[in-house]
Amino acid sequence: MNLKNKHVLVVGAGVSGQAVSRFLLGKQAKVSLTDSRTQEQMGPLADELAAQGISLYLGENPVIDLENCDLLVVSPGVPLTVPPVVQARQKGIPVIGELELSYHFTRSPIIAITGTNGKTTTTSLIGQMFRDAGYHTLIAGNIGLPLISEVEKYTAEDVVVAEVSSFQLETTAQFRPKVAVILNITPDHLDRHGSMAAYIEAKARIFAQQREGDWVVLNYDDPITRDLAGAAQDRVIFFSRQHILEKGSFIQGDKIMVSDGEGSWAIANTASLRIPGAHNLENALAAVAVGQAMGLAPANIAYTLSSFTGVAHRLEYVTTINGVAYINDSKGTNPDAAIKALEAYDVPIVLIAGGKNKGVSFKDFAQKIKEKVRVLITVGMHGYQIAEAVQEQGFTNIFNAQDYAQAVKIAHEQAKPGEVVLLSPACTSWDMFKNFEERGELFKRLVRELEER
Ligand code: UMA
Repeated sequence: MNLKNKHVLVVGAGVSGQAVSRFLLGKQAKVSLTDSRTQEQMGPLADELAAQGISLYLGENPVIDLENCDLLVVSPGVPLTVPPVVQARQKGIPVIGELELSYHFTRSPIIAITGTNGKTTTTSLIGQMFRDAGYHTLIAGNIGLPLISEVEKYTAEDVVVAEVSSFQLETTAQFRPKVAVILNITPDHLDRHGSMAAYIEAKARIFAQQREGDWVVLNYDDPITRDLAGAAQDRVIFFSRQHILEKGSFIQGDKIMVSDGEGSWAIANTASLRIPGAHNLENALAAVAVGQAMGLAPANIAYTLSSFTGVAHRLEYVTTINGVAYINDSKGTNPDAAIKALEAYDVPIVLIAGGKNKGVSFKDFAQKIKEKVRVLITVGMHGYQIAEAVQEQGFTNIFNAQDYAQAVKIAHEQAKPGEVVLLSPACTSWDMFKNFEERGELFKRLVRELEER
């Protein structure tokens, strides 16, 4: 892809759009950048970008002349229905995302991980596995570090482990990972994709361009991902927590096993894993399947499984106060993730949940709350929807907090020794925060302040 002197419009000036703009400048492209934020909302960033030679189009619906435009690179969070994207497509100008752009400049084999839940943990675990095995490994993508800012530093001998979202996959064209992983698919981001079918279709794009010699790792226990095997043909490696497989990774007794169709062997004991919960066992099985596909030695895989302690904001242990463990699962941004968090504990839970709903139902979540939670504290824009859903199940031990300070205070007052206070919102943070990290950091700070009292 030759970008020299090409006119490129970048849509969205967040983490991804800024990285893309810098990259394009480095390739001597003529860069324009549009964002729905005004100059004032952008603050000093607008001046910094303009000083680098980027033409800015800011605010709601600015007039952008696409006459000389060669390419649009759209940020993952920007829906493909915004005017510049629609107009570019009408004019036949290619519209891609940062993932596709990065692909054209990547020399290393790519291991791409998607799924509704577990992406970040599994990406980190697989990345760590390759680092432990001695590979120079990039861990990037939806996880927070834009691929485009790093990929050129990695050679054909190295490995790129990328977390990819359905938003990023929507704008791929030739993107072709060596190993594609789909961990699970449950309702999420339906406000953006419009339907479950469209969401599944976006996820399945992860392996659409694969060829012989590439691999697709799919969850055998999830009916939707299992069904995708038909489209992936003989490139599939399954993983399963519930079934013994002829080919793939699975659990037998207390062992994590792999089989290659001819024989099977143990990789590690399930008890050696340091990340809690059944869903993390599935994440580990996916990592084992990737390790097997890429020819890593079983001892290397086993070493990482027993030393990896998880990622921030994902069932992250904060501290114990008066015998109550505080857990930050701010990345539990949909009901399914929050259900898995609840399932990870065998003691009564004081749950803090709520935020911005992404257009999904809280019915199953409410059932799980009734089963596992002793006290529910709702917070945020759609906290009331969770409260209504659990009331329908006959659960009434509910408090509504005005903000996080009050939520943590109530949790502290209500929790009894031996119980867990869990923040797993089942909603996005976008009603009150910039992102889930900011929400999780505030929760941790408020908890640590309790400790100091
Ligand atoms: N904007 C517009 N027009 C719009 C919408 C947004 O101009 O219609 C602008 C906003 O004003 C803002 C910018 O676009 O300035 C935000 O772009 P973005 O939402 O794409 O976010 P980035 O900061 O670029 O971060 C993105 C990913 N965000 C999303 O997909 C929503 C990050 O994933 C990712 O880490 C980062 O690129 C680097 O690759 C976050 C995420 O929440 C973690 N992902 C979702 C998830 O995991 O469920 C998909």
